[in-house]
Amino acid sequence: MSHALKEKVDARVSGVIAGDVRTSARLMRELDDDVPHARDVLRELHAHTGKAFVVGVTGNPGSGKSTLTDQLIAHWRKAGLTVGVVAIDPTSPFTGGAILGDRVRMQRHASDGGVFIRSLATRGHLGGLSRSTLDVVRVLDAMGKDIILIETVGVGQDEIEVTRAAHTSVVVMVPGLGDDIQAIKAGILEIADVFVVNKADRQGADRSVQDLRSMLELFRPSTASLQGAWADAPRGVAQSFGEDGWQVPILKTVATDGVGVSDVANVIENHRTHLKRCGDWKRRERDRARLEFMEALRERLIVGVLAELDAEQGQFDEILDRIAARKADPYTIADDLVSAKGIP
Ligand SMILES: Nc1nc2c(ncn2[C@@H]2O[C@H](COP(=O)(O)OP(=O)(O)OP(=O)(O)O)[C@@H](O)[C@H]2O)c(=O)[nH]1
Ligand SMILES: [Mg+2]
Repeated sequence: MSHALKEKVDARVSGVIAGDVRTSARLMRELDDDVPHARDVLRELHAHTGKAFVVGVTGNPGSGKSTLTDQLIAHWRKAGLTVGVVAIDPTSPFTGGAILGDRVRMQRHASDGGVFIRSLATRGHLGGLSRSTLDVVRVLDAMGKDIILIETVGVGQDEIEVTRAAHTSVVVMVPGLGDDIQAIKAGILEIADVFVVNKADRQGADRSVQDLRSMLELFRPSTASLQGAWADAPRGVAQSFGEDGWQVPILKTVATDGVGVSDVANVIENHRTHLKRCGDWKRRERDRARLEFMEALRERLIVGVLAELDAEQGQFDEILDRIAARKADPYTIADDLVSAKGIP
C-alpha cells in the first residue's frame, strides 16, 4: 500500500473510531461505491467492533417498522444510549418511497449526534443486500453506537438472511393476522425473538396475539419447567416458550402514539440478558462471524472472479455462449477459473 493510501486509510479508521459522523458517512459511501481502500479500512476496524447490541426489526411492508424504530430510538436516547439505524428500502412494488418515508418518520433524530441513520437500497448492488448491511453495521459498531437497529421488510430470503446479523430479532405484525401469516414466511416465525402486534388501535389486535401464540406453540413447543420465568414478564405480555428457554413475548403497540414502546424496549433488553446468561450470546456471535466470513469469501472468490471476467471485454458472454452451445461445460470452466486463482 502506498504511503498516501495508508494515510487515507488511517484517517478513516481513527475518524470512525472517534465516532466522527462525516468520516463515517464518507466511508459508508465509499463502501457502496466499492472504492478499493474502503475494504482496507474495514480490515482495520474489525478489532474495534463487537461491542454493539444489534437488533433486527422485520415485518411486512407498512406494518409500522419505521414508526416503531423511531420510538425505540427516542426511548434509548432518553436512557442515554447511542443508536445506529440501517433502514433497508426493499425497492419492491409495495413500497416505492420507503427511503423518503424513513426520512420523514425518523426526522426528529436527524440533528441528534447520538443517532446515525443510514438507508440502503436492496437491489442493484454487486455484493448484495447482506454485504451492504454488514458493512454499515460494522461502521456503526466501530463508531461506538450502543444499539444498532436493522429495519428490513420480511419479504425474501435476502431479508431473512440479514436478520442473522442481529443478536435479537423483532418481528412486527398488524391485526388481521391470517393474511399476515400467509404473507410472512414460516422462517420468520422461527427467527423471531420478540413479536409486536402493532396498530393495536385497530380491531382484532387481541385475536392476533392469541392466534400468534397458538402458531408459536406449534413451531416452538413450550417447556413447562420454565413457568417461573413468567415472573419477569411485563404485565399484559403474552408469552410463548422457545427451546432455548426464551419465552417469545408478543406485545401490542400503537407505534404512532408510542403506546407499548417501552415494554418492547424492555423485552429486547431482557433478551440480551437472556442470551448472555444462557451462553447463547456466544453462539449468536459465532453465527454473525459465519455470516461475515461467508460474505468475505463470496466477495473474494465469486465477485473477484466475476470482476476479472468483466474487465476482459466480452469474456463472460463468450463463456455463456460456449456453455449454451455445449462447447464447454460449466463445471470445467468454474474449475479452471478457480484454479487460476491458485485454489486446488
Ligand atoms: N393506526 C396506526 N397506524 C400506524 C401505526 N404505526 C404506524 N402506522 C402508520 O402506518 C404507516 C406505515 O408506517 P411505517 O412505519 O412507515 O411502516 P414500515 O413497516 O416502516 O413500512 P415500510 O418500510 O414501507 O415497509 C404510516 O402511515 C404510519 O403512520 C399504529 O400503531 N397505528
Ligand atoms: Mg419503513
